Amino acid sequence: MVFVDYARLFVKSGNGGSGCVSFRREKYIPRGGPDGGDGGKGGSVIFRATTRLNTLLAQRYKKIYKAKNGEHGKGRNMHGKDGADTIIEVPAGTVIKDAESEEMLFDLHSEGAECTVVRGGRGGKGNAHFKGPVRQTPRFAQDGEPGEEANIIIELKLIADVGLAGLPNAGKSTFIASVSAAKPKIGEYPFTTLTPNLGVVTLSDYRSFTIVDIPGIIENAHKGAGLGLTFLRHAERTRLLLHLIDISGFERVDTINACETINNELAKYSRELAGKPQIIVGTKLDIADDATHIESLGDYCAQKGLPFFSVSSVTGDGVKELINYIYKRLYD
Ligand SMILES: Nc1nc2c(ncn2[C@@H]2O[C@H](COP(=O)(O)OP(=O)(O)OP(=O)(O)O)[C@@H](O)[C@H]2O)c(=O)[nH]1
Ligand SMILES: [Mg+2]
Repeated sequence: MVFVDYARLFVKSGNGGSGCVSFRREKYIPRGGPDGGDGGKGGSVIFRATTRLNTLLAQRYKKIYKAKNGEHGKGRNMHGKDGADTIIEVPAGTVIKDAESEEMLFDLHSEGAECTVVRGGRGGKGNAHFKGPVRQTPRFAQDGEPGEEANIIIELKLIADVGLAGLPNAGKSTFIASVSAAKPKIGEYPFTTLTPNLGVVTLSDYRSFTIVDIPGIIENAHKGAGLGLTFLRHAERTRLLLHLIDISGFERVDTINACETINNELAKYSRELAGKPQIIVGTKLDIADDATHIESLGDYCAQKGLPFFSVSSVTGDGVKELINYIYKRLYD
């Protein structure tokens, strides 16, 4: 599956049809009155959220969406047909922004949520409407209202309870694979993960929460280094961040430096994200022969008031305790 989480679109609603100017003409009815019908309403462009989709791939290819115009009114009081709406299905979690101001217009958070981004124009009234006691033969009708148009940005922000953050190779994907049914690619090279993955963690008694694995972040990601920071949009709606740090000593990761690098980058992305509750998780406990890495990171966390766990996704050491703690933090 190709994962797309951003698109710029042009949308236009239908014009309203114009009202009609017409007079009744029939044999034996010498002066039939005005009988011009109303124009139909223009169609609207509507976005609808569905959980069946999880990518904005369709919008990579189709970027212009127009709804149909309303038909003009006709004689004999016949109204024009309304223009059909254009309905676009997008994954739940999609937000719609104004392309210029980047202001958020709509948030399609859950299944079935809908929004009308541009509304169809009203149909004009036919001349039959304008007949009055003095004005018996109105020779005019109303024009239809024009449709609206807009340039918009649509962004998918996955919805999960917990987000994973960390340097490349920290063991994020291995962790999500060990606690959920997700099967992300795992590799001993950086940037194995190129797109976010969702996993559902089920505790013993059907309690569960969702977790999102995000591509690794490196120093200066905010300037575009590595994969940049754009994937962090999928951590924006989480309630808790798991910040994974390799404590094995194998890769010569300076654990405190790693922790600060990631937190600096998170802060560069958004203050809100950096301010989310965080749990620091030391990974690869099974191959951590030198305890100094764990100790120094543990001390650092204690100093900062951050909860600290160490786990091995390979042997499962410490994983259960961490999962129970996360659940408690989310729901107690
Ligand atoms: N021994 C051991 N190796 C681990 C553990 N967790 C991850 N690894 C190894 O570390 C390497 C990186 O793991 P990934 O899960 O791909 O790391 P990631 O954080 O998802 O990396 P990116 O997707 O590149 O950001 C792989 O070779 C894993 O097999 C662990 O608990 N123990
Ligand atoms: Mg990964």
